[in-house]
Formats: sequence, C-alpha cells, structure tokens
Amino acid sequence: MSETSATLTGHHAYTAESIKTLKGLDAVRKRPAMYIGSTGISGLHHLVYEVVDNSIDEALGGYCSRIDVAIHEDNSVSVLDDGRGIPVDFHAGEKMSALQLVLTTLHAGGKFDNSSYKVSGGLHGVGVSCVNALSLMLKVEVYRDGKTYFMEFHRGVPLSEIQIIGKTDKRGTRVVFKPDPDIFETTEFSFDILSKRLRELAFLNKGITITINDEHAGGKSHEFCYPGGLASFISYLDENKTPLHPEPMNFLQVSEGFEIEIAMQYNDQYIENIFSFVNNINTVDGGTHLSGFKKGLTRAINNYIDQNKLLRNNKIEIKGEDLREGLTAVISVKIPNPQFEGQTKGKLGNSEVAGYVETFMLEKLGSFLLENPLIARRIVDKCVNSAIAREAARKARQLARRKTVMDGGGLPGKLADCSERDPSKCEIFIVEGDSAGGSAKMGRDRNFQAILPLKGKILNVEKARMDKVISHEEIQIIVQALGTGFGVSESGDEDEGFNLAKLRYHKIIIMTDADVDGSHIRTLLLTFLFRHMPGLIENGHVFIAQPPLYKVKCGKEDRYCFSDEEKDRLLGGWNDKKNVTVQRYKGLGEMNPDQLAETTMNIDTRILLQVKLEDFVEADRIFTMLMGEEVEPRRKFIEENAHKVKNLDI
Ligand code: 0RA
Repeated sequence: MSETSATLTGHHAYTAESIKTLKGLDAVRKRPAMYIGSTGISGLHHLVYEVVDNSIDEALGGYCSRIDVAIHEDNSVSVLDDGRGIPVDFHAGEKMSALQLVLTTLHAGGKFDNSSYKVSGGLHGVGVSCVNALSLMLKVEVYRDGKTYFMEFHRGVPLSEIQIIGKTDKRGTRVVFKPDPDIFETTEFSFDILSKRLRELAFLNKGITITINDEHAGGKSHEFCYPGGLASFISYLDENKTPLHPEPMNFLQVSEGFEIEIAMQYNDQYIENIFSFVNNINTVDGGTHLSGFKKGLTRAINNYIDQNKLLRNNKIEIKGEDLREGLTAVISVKIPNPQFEGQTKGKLGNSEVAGYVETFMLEKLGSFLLENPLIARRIVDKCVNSAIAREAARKARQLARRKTVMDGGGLPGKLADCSERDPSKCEIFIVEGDSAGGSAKMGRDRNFQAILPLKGKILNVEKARMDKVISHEEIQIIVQALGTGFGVSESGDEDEGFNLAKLRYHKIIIMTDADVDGSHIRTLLLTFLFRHMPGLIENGHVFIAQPPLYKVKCGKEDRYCFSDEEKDRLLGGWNDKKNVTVQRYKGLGEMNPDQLAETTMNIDTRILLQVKLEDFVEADRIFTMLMGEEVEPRRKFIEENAHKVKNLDI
C-alpha cells in the first residue's frame, strides 16, 4: 500500500496481527513496573525519557538537532524533534503501517533501522509503545516527505488508521501523551525533574538543543545546548569551586560501535566527585567503566611520578584515593550491548569495557601530563599532600577510637539516651545549645527519644580534610551517638567504616533555632551528613524539626503558628484584634519544656521535614556554594531564595 492510500479512515478490522500487538501492550498495562521501573513519580517521568531517547537516537545518528519538550496545561506532555520522523509506509508482513507498528509493538524500532546501533533507549529500553500502552491518550504527528501524518491512541488502542492531515515543509516527529491515572499514582509532571534530566542529556550529547517549557500559568522554561559537552558538564558541577588548572581535560575516542569520552578537572577541595554514564544512563553504582577509569588514572599519574622521579620521600605511598582527592570527573561510554547489573541495574557489567577505559586513560592522560608539565606538577603536589593527610587521618582515627574505648561504653557523656533498644523505634534529637537541650530533655518521651545537645557550631567539613574532620570533638560525639562509625574502612574491615546496620536511631532529627545561627548550624550538620554519611540521607533517616515561630494568645486560648502567613491568617480571623498578644519565638530555649514537647517533639502534634536526596548533582552544587570559599554565589543564592526563607532572620 502506498502512503496516499494509507489515508483510509474506515473502521478498523481486527486482524490477527492487531490482536497480537494488543496482547503485547496488555502485558505492559498489567505489569507496568516491569517495563518502566515503577508507577510512582519516577516511572511517570520515565515515560518522557522514553520518547526523548528516541529523539536522542535520531540526533546521535546525525538526523536531529533539536528537541522541544512541553508540559501542557492539562498535564499532558509533548516531545517534538526534527529527526527523520517515524516511518509511515505500509508494512506488508505485519499488515499495518510502520507508524502503528512502532507504537503498538514492544521493541519495534529496531525492525526499521538495522544500520546504526541504538545507544540510548532508556534503562529499560522499552520504546514508545510502552508509553502508548500506559497513556490515556497519545497522539503522534509525523512530518515526512512534505506531508503531516497523524494517529491517535487510547490506552494503546488506535482510534483509526494512519491519516494524512496536511502538507508540511518540516521533518520530524511530535508525540503528545497524557499518562493513564488508572496506572500511575500521580500524573503531574515536575518541571524540575524533567529539566535536570534534559540538561544532563544536553551535556552528554554535545551540540543538541533541548528545550523545556512549562505552559502552566507562571511556568518556567529552559534551553540547553552545550557545544563543550562533558567539559561544560564539569564546569557546571564545579561552578563554585576553585580549579587547579584553567580548563577541564577532555578525552574522546570514537571507534566502530564504541565511544569513550571523559572530562575531568582537579579543584582545591578534598572531595572526589565522579559521575559515570553508559549510553546516557547514569550508572549510580559504577561498574567496569568506572574501575577501568580509576586504574588508568592511577597508572598514568604513578608512571609520570616515576619517570620524573618526583617522589623524594620514599616513605610515602601514594594510593588511588590520593589521586582522586579534589577530582571532578564525568565518564561517558556508548556501547552496543550494555549489561546492567545489581538490584537497581545501576552498575555496568561488561568486563571488556574495563580494559578499554584503562588503556584509554593511560594513553590520553599520560600524553596530557607530558604536554602540560606545570599542570602535572600541581596535580602531583596535590596528590602527595593528600597521601600525607591520609596518613594523618589514620592516626587521628586511631586516637579517636582509643579515646572512645577509654570513655567506656562508647556513648558520649552528653547524650541523654532513651530506654528503647529497637533502633527502628528510636529517635535522636540533635539540639543546638545546652539550654534548648535542657528543655528538650524535660519535654521528651524518654522511652524512645534521645537528646544530644551540641555546643555551638560544628566544623565546616566542606573546607576541611579528613584528619580535621575525624579530630573534631562535636563530630566525634555525633558519630559515637549514632553508632554507625564513619568514612570508608581502609582495611575493608566491617567494624571500621560507615555501617548503616549499626545505626542506633532510625530518626535523626535536627532541632535548631529559627534564626540565622540556627539555620547555619543546621546547614553545617547537613553538610557533614551529606559528605560523610550520605547513606543516612539516602535511606530517609534524617529529619528537620519545625518549631513554631509564634505563639498567639487570645484570652485563655494559645495557638502556635509555623509561618507568617499562618499567623496573619489567624489574626485576620479574630475581629477584635484587643485581647490578643503575639509572641515571636527567637530560640527553642524560650519555650518551656511542655510547649517544646507539644509543638515540636510530640509525634502526634509535631511537623517533621524529611531530608531527601533526589538529585545528587544539584545537592553537591548547593553545598559547595553555601559552605565554600566564594562569597558572591552564596549572596546570589540567598537573594534568589530569600522569598522561600523569609521566616529566617536574614
Ligand atoms: C523507527 C525507525 C526510525 C525512526 C524512528 C523509529 C523514530 C522514532 C521516534 C520517536 C520520537 N521521535 C522519533 N524519531 C524517529 C528510522 C527512520 C528511517 O529509517 O527513516
């Protein structure tokens, strides 16, 4: 059948083929999580990535340069690209148009395009047909050969055959869909979640322009295009850090069916920040490409040190981790048949990749060091300093451990512990200052609530090396109280590094005053937990207490308000604005124990905020900025976010 005769709009005869494809999509609707990971917020957004991945594949093939994503007012999403357009010709073997086949058959894409291997295709690699199966409505327009083709589906079922609805001089595909509320727990898309992934895709695929536009009233929009690719990614990650060398290193190798790209830059801090990707998918648990990178890096720098006889002090042994201190790197490989392993499929398993990446690093970084001797010296100096500091940290750790043993029992003296021994039922309040600590001790339910008062501010770990962190008294006290230990074990001994299983309280609640100092102390504590015990945050154990800002007294009635709006609303509701007194709480210490318990600690009446780590890249950037050396970006951030924190005394 030619394209023109594909305009048939007559009723649809259910052929054996169409029944077969419907069965395929039915399987997707029956077990959606198997195809898109979950039916929660992450699975919902996966629908968009699935469509965008097809457009990215077009771009990687050199056919597409622009992708426009929109969130519409009715919460449908559209993805428009200027690729070749989904094929529309009649597929004799399957007795339907190629367009219908692509949208109704699992993994149909490959049937039309054997020449190039697909690199993206998503973590689950299921294709647009899954999106179709899980959408209440999906409409697709294909712009090809001067015509606009159209099809519409309802829960994966075509409403008619393919139609030509007009002429066009464009080329490409536009898919618009509305997720099925029968399938998803929520059907509301988040601009921020989509925006972050699209930005990441723009970094990983240099030169493609990706836009996102939220059409809701007051909605935001972004345009991402990074001709610098991974190097731009590094500059974005390290925007607020001081680099050791002006430009990120950028190494690229494209060979038949295999592509490696690595960008990296050293900064003057101590944190190792390495992100790895396979076919545009973030491998959160690393894998063979990451271990190849680490080995190649270690060999290249150690070779350079040996060849130039840069280690005078033979007692120092430089380890791999010393070469990664203050290193930000992004590793991206594109390979034909990735094997993803592990519970969350976040780890690359293909063993051959390790050797490729190691050799690649050895060659590329080796040449870079030879060609840039000044930068090489700076890097080597940093690595040597890091090895010295690691040794100091080891001694500090031993000292800290011995002290704990001498204190007896291993629990800090300041801790007012609870009597319950089952950690899942226990809470610990980390409280600012002894006076608030006193009220908290009196107000708590001692069965399951422990109180740890801290004196003053803890160390800013963003600016400190491991040896300082380990030696800091308040930090030692927190670690002892939590029971988990911290850091990575040097010997691989379970008893040494961080061990979540030993956590003594499943709720760690930071309770600070609602003023500048309080918010600073809270940020310092969160920075420490984020950098040195991220497992606590990842597993949802960290909370922030919400003490009230005001007590409003009207006659005999006391009411607590947690925001200015709440207070104003309450005052507005009382017409004789006479017997009313408003008390502004500056600190927790101003509340008596009963009040503190009722408003902030009692599980029936309090409000807790759970600290979540949804986006590591963004969290890393924010902590670096808030706690780092540079003043200007911090001032800008505070100004931009001032409306969100106007409760604080800034
Ligand atoms: C199957 C085959 C070809 C392209 C596509 C699918 C395709 C799918 C989507 C989804 C969104 N945008 C898309 N663009 C293309 C190959 C086309 C050809 O050989 O002409």
